[in-house]
Amino acid sequence: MKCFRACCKSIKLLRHSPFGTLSAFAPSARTNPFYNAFQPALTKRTMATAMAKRLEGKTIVITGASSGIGKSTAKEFARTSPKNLKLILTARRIDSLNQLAQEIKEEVGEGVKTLPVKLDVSNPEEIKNFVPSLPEEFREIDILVNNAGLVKGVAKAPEIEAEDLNVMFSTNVTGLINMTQAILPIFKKREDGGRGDIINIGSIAGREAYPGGSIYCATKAAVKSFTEALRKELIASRIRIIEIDPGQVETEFSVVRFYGDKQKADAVYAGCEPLTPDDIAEVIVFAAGRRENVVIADTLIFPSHQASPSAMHRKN
Ligand code: NDP
Ligand code: 8X3
Repeated sequence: MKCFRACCKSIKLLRHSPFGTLSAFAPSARTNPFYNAFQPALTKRTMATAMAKRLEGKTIVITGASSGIGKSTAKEFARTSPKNLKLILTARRIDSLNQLAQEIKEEVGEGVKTLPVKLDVSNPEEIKNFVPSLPEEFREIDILVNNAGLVKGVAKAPEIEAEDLNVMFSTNVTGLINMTQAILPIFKKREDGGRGDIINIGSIAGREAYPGGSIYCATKAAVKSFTEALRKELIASRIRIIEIDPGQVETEFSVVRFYGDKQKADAVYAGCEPLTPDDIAEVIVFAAGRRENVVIADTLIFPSHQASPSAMHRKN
């Protein structure tokens, strides 16, 4: 019994060690009879620490950080690497960004520096001024998460409003491309042809178009084409081009689609268990946290009831 307690104690100490690893710091652990039984949990801990270390000191820009996936991504980065990180939080709603910055500070403390910036990605002038107006300490950007995006309406051609068409393209496509062009010169100045990550949020809608979503689907298909071409253009560099394609995620997305009609938005998820924005944030941070030579080039993430935009199992 005494021996059992001693073994448990040594394992507990190791799991809470700041190194999170057994090999170099605890040679006695390998001879511990309980080591093998606990190894999976210990390995998991080691991976998390490696990811935190790789992200340490990075400066990250997130577009559309005021809500949904962007907001969750900011928090997930902060939680994963809380000691030394800079987060540039952008969107049109500056009050929500200030609130997010406060929440991050309360949760992880002063190790994560946040900079909320009001930025409308559909406005090319605002993007042009974005990098030059950043404080010096936030200019060495390492990761751009191109997340800002939206859908408007469910109209079919020829009933699609010109305004909806324009806002979807200028945000989801031109906005994403302009942000990429604004940040890439920073990456390209670095050795080995350049360094940094561009993480584009696409969608299942860019892989399989559906009626009533023609423009939104076309914008996400454009994101996919741009992303693939960019990866090929930058093949001689260390710049990683990553695409994350979620299926159904419950955020403000459907409220925006139905022009603020919450009842219609809720009906989209009736009988389903959609993904949460945190589910996608974890994948984004995982992709950014890989070893430099590893590119999570493409992902498709569904909730378990979904297999395509139309293949949904509803419980009622
Ligand atoms: P939300 O509506 O919750 O968030 C969208 C974000 O984009 C908000 O922060 C919004 O901020 C921002 N945004 C919209 N227009 C602009 C603009 N012109 N300039 C700057 N920011 C803008 O939706 P999600 O979190 O779901 O959406 C995030 C991304 O995920 C989008 O690209 C979306 O297409 C994609 N996606 C979503 C899925 C889903 O089912 N929810 C599935 C697949 C992909 P603000 O209004 O303050 O500007
Ligand atoms: C959002 C997914 O299927 O609602 O990108 O268009 S869908």
